[in-house]
Amino acid sequence: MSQTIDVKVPDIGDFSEVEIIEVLVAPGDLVHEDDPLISLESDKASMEVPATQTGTIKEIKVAVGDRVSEGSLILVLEAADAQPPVAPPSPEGVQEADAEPPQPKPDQDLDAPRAGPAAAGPAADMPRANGAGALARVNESGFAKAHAGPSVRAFARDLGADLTKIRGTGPKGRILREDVLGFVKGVLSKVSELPEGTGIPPIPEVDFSQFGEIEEVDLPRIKKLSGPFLHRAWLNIPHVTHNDEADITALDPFRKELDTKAKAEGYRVTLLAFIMKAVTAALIEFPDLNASLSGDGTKLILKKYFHIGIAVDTPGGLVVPVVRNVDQKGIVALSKELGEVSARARDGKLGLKEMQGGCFSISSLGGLGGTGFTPIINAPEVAILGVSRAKIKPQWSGEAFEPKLMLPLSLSYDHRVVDGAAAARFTTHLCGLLADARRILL
Ligand code: CAO
Repeated sequence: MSQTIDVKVPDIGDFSEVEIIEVLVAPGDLVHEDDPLISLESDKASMEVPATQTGTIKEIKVAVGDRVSEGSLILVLEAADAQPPVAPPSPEGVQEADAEPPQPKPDQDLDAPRAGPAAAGPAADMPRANGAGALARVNESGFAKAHAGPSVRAFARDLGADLTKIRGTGPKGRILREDVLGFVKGVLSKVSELPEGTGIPPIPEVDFSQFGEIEEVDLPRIKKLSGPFLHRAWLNIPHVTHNDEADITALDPFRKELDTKAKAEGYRVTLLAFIMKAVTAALIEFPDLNASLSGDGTKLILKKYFHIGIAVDTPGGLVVPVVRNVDQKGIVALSKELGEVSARARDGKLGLKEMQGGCFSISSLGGLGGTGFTPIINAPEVAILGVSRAKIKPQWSGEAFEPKLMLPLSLSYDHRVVDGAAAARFTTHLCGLLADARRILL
C-alpha cells in the first residue's frame, strides 16, 4: 500500500533562508532513497537535499529562487512502501568553499536522467580511476572552489571535466549541468576533427640552444599546408612500396630524338611524358589502382578518367598539379603541358582547381639522383609511382652481360585496396610498356 509523504528541508546546520538554485526532479519522476531532489546555496556553501525514501514525485512545492529553512516543505512523494523514514537524513555533499569535493559513484552514466536510478547518488568513497575521467586533467584546488552545486560537481568529476575551465551560465555565474555537457561536447567535437592516429605520443620539444648556436626560420607556406596532409596520408594509409627497374635502353634514343626537335621549338621532351603515358596504359589494364576507397571503407570508387598528378619541386615546397585526360594526349602535347604547368608551379601561379581531381600521382626525382625511395600516397588516391635516376647497368641476356639503361621505379600502394601481387603485376606491366615504346604510343 502506498503512502503520501511530505518531504521537508532537513537540519541544515546554522543555515536558514537558503536559496534554491536547482530543482532536480519533476512530478511523475521515480526517485530512489538518497537521490538528490533540490540544490541549495548559501553565501558559503551549496548542498543537496536527498529523497528520504523511494517513491514517485506527486507535487513540487518549491521553485528555483525560493528561500527555505529547516522544515520547509519541498515536495510530496508517494512512497513505494508504507514505512515512513525513521529520521530525516542530513543534506548530501555539503560543499564549503574550500572543502574537498565529494566523489561521485563510479558507474554514473552521461545520458542518465537527473533523478533516475543511475543519476548521481550519494558521495561514494572511491574516486573514479579512468574511463571518461581521462577527458581532462582536473585542477583540484580550482575544482573545489568552482561555483557549482554538488550534483554538477559529481557530474563533472565523473566525466573528467575540469570545472575551472567551464564558464557558468547560471545566476552569479554558477556552473549548471548544461554548461558541463556543453564543455564536454565541445572537447569531443575538437577531438573528432583531429587526424586519426594523433593519440601517438608527441616527440618532446628540445631546447637545441643548450647544445650550440641555432637560428629559427618559418616554414614556407606550402610546407605548412602540405605537412598535415602528408602526415594524415602517412598515418591513415597502410603503405607498402614495391620496387622494380624498367629497361628503357630502346626508349632513350627515341626520346632524345624528339627532345632535340623540341628544344628547337622551345620545349623539352623528358622521360616523364613517356612514364605518364605508360602509367595510364597500365591503369587502364589495372582499374583498381585508378580508384579511391569510399569514406566508410566498404566500396572502391573506380574512375573512368585518367588525370595524373605530377609532384613538382618548387622553392616554396612540393606541389602536385594534375594533368587531365592523359589517355587522350600524345607525347608532344603532354611534354608541352608538363613544361608549362611545372613552370607555373615554380612561379607559384597554380590555381587550386589545377591541383584537384587526380587519380594517381607520379613523383620523379630522376633529374636529381637516387636509386629508390618511398613516396607517400596522395590520398585519397591509392597508389603513387616514385621514379629515380636511370643508370646503365649490366643485364644478363642468357649468354652475356649487356649494358642496359635501367630506370628504378618505386610504387607505393594502399594495401587496403591493392594486394602485393596486384602491385607486382601492375609494375611488371608498366616496366614492359616502358621497355617497348611502341606499346606506349599505341
Ligand atoms: N633518369 C635520368 N635522368 C633523368 C630522369 C631519370 N629518371 N628524369 C629526368 N632526367 C633528366 C632529364 O632528361 C633532364 O636532363 P637533360 O637536361 O640533360 O636532358 C634532367 O634530368 C632534368 O629533368 P627535369 O627534372 O627538369 O624534367 P622532368 O620532366 O624529368 O621532371 C618535374 C619535371 C617537374 C617533375 C621535375 O622538375 C621535378 O620537380 N621533380 C621533383 C619532384 C619531387 O620533388 N618529388 C619528390 C616528392 S616527395 O617530396
